[in-house]
Amino acid sequence: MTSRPTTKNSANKDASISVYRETQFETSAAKLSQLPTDEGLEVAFAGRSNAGKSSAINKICCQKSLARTSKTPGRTQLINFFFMDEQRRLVDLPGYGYAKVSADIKRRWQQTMEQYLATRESLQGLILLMDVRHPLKDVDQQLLSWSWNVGMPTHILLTKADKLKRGPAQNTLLKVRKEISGNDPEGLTSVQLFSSLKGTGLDEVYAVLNGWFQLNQK
Ligand SMILES: Nc1nc2c(ncn2[C@@H]2O[C@H](COP(=O)(O)OP(=O)(O)O)[C@@H](O)[C@H]2O)c(=O)[nH]1
Ligand SMILES: [Mg+2]
Repeated sequence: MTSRPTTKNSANKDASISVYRETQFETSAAKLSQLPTDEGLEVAFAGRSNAGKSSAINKICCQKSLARTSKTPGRTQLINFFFMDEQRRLVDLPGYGYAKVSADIKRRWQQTMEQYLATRESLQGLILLMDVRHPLKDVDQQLLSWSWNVGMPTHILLTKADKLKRGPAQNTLLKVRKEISGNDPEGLTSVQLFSSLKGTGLDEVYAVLNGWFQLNQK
């Protein structure tokens, strides 16, 4: 018997997803003076180099090479902006962590990123990516502390979930949830498993993004 196509993708949901499909590269910024005008709604992807930021953006936008992905960690040195529509942008932040560059350059990136985070009015929320096998490293904790201090909604993707079996992946999810819940009295932070490779957890990500982007939702 042939099965009917799933009705899970309601017309409404498809309408919001098409805005991701149509996302295009807009510009790269090496310094604050190069940022696009600070208006509309923006969501930034942050995380250590190699956490899977570019892969996640590609997957969410149903495109193969919108954001570059790399086997060499630490290559993305610029803040990359992706245009969804006149009001909405996705932002790929430079990966923090083990980039092979001088301490001086590192400091400069960090300053640019910190200033972006501290000043950007259009920033609605952060997607923080952490490899499910190495969650909550110091730099991740620092970013989370900052989020809690300034009241920035943050959604954590435990990436490369395909690298773990279901049980261990679920354990990590619960552990991370438990660890942040004590520090997050306002409930600004959420966590999920994600795999760009398998598409695991995509619906959950869209639900969060659609909320921040004020896209039609049921
Ligand atoms: N197995 C697996 N590998 C992934 C996944 N996401 C990313 N990768 C790999 O991890 C590496 C770094 O990914 P990338 O998106 O460039 O990370 P970024 O530095 O955070 O932008 C690449 O070799 C990707 O192919 C995933 O969900 N599963
Ligand atoms: Mg990248």
